[in-house]
Amino acid sequence: MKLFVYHTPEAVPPTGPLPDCAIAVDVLRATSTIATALNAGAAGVQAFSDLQNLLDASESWDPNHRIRIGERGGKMVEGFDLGNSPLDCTPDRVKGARIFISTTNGTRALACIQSAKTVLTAAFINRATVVRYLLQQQPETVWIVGSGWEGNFSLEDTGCAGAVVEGVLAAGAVSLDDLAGNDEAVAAVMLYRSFQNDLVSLLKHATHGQRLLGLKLYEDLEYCAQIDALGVLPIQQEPGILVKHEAF
Ligand code: 3SL
Repeated sequence: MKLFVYHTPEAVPPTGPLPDCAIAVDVLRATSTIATALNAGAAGVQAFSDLQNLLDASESWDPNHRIRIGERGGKMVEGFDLGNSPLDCTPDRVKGARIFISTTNGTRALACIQSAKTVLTAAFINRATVVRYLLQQQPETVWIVGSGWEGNFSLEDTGCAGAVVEGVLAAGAVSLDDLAGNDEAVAAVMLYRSFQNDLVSLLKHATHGQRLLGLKLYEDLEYCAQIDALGVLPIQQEPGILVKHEAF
């Protein structure tokens, strides 16, 4: 298995073969929200980069069984049911519902890898299930793609990519040099190691963490900084639609 880390969707190779497994990461907050919603019993999460496409696709769904999540710049989009806070995805709200979600960067990251054979999402809160999947399935090539912020590097996404690399290394079967497919994978694991005992502080250093703190969303940061808190693995069932992997 070779793990390749890409800091942003823009850094993903535009041509050439797709990996056996691609993993989208948006710790703050899309992939934390997706994991939380599926863990709380949502029937599925359909991701859109475009808000109008989301509204069109969700129109025919029974309003009692659909939740529209829309976020831009950290705030809820007017007319949507929820913003992108994972803390809003409680079982009483999301159980049995199809979630339609569009966020500034996270859903774009998912869109850029949706043609890979297997597509997963990772956040700190479900890192362990992603690692378990990789160890069990042993895909030959894996891309871990950070969402970044509008094309720029995000500390928290690369830190989480490093947490996944570290989790695979902890199984003890391979060395970092054998596992890393690019230099970014090595840098990511070093970043994770520097903050692993204080992930809240990693999120506070991140520019998007600071943006969310400015919106008084400290509890979201604290929640998203919990490592291995949820036993849920979001996996793409068909392009753009994620469900809970039954075996995890
Ligand atoms: O950029 C994104 O996709 C977001 O998840 C941003 S936010 O954390 O909801 O503000």
